[in-house]
Amino acid sequence: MRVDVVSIFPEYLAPLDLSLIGKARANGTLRLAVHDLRSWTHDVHRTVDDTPYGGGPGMVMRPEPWGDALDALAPPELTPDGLTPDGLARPRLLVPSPAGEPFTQAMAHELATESHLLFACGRYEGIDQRVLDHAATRMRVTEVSLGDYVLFGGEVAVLVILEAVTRLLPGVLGNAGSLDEESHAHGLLEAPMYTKPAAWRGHEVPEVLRSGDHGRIARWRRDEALVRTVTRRPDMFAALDPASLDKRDRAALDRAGFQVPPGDVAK
Ligand code: 6GU
Repeated sequence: MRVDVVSIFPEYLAPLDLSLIGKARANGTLRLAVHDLRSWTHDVHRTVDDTPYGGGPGMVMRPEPWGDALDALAPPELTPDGLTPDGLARPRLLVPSPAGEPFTQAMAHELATESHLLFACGRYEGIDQRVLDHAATRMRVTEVSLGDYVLFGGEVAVLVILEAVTRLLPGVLGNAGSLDEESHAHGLLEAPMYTKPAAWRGHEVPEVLRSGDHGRIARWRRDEALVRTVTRRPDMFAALDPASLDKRDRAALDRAGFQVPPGDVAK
């Protein structure tokens, strides 16, 4: 996968050299380039912002440097087969913003299928809307939010999104099975995990996990996942299909004080 990131703080993306993302870059799974927006300014002060039309606090990023940056990284001219001159498809433009659509594991899976992602990191009160409107005439544009809070800019969101997406790329995780069991894989939070020693500071690992009985262990983990999800994330629990909850699921929830309304019961 090719990834370009445009920011006025390229140093903010330095952690992308580390750990498993750094390894994916080193072995070519991830071809990542970080660009300084100011390299597309033409005035001596390298200006990227100005006051908002209509008034109000803060500053807005001017459209001209962004237009030139996107022209350079997603060339406007296409060959007859619909590819850019370097033989690639147009990138998917991602614009981190607290006003965007929520970033989820499902979106991470979708992004992991793209061949080229282009991130435009806004700062201040955001980027002039015409940049996004114009880009949308050429490529798919998605404004994406990490959650219901406000950050100074999109750089941290790029770190988060790239970490979630990179670990889904083929060959990045040694044990692909761990993708299937982790939190959010099936609409449930994951059960707690333990390792040795069996007793530590007076706290013991649950007996069932030491029993070697794989059926009981799977049942215990599902019960824990269900109870965690209903208590911590009632929104995720409400999104589950009640018909996917069998009698033993309902009994576990009942023991924790949550009654599932009768209805279709999975066998
Ligand atoms: Cl993606 N950007 C900014 N600036 N603030 C945010 C966010 C993104 N997600 C939540 N808050």
